[in-house]
Amino acid sequence: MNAKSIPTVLSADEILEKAFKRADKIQVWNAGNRNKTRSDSGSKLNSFGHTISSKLRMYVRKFPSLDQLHPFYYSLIDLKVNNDKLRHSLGAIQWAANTTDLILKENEKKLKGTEGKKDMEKVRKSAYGRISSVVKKVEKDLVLLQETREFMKSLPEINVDEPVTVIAGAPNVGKSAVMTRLTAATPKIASYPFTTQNISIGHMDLEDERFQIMDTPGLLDRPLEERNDIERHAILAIEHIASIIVFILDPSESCGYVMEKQENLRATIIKSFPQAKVITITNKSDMATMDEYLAVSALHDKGFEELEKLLYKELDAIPPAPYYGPD
Ligand SMILES: Nc1nc2c(ncn2[C@@H]2O[C@H](COP(=O)(O)OP(=O)(O)OP(=O)(O)O)[C@@H](O)[C@H]2O)c(=O)[nH]1
Ligand SMILES: [Mg+2]
Repeated sequence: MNAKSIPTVLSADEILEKAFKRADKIQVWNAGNRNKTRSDSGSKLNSFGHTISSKLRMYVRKFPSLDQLHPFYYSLIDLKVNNDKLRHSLGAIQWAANTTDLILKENEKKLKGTEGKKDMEKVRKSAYGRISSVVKKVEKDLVLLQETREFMKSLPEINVDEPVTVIAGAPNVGKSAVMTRLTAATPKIASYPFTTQNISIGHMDLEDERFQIMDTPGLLDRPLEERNDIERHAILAIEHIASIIVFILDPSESCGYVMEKQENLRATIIKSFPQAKVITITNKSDMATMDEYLAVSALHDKGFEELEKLLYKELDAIPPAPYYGPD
């Protein structure tokens, strides 16, 4: 998704103001010539209308096609603005562009049958009014489009065609600390404005390849049944891109959750992400370990060579993602 190519969407008032200003620049130099008056009033109005309709049409054209978005972005945008509403707004803006052009055509016809400067002014004024009210009718739609654009721009690029590793585990087990260790050699992690907290995306260099890894504060740390609607949506979005889940247990239980609770959470995560490979590890090996799982200590930088090897093996085995987008 290339949000940067989406133009800024002006408000209804701004569009009208711009169109009026542009129309004003058109010289009227009639000297009592009736036909001249006819065409001048027409050309000012035409400029006004065409400025509007071409702008509105451009907004619709430059907006990414929702049906061709990757399901991850589709879910995120749906979460933020509701895609049905967005579709409706795009349709409304297209309607406003078409209607504006129609009014221009009608006006031309009417002007042809009109004699006298005053009557021509009247026809023209009425067309200005109608076009203005058409633009006003899509005021909210323009605002929604602009809001969506800003939201899309705020999303750091995730390469949805490449596997994403997602970290999960009960609160305080050391998810962020493990993420920081794994991404230590790569540029700063991007933050993701989303639900109540920021999801962060980072990169880890394994062998000579770079992989994406994601920390999801507050999202994958409690049973999914306890989630509200927004959180469930967010989890659904993550489901579309999570190839591997690193599930972290804290056998020291210093996180405040007994092993049984942590294991239960693990079971629900496995159930909820059927397409992802779940790799379970334990953190805080300086305090406690378990025989059956790979042990690391984010605090003491222990066990990460093994973890990276394991991750690379799993990531390397993932087949390329299906292609979403135009054929
Ligand atoms: N002893 C010890 N403490 C650790 C280790 N890794 C993390 N911690 C501590 O555990 C606490 C939680 O670490 P975080 O990385 O914030 O854990 P988290 O899972 O991201 O926490 P939330 O995002 O709040 O759910 C911090 O006080 C860390 O210093 C470790 O290897 N050993
Ligand atoms: Mg954290």
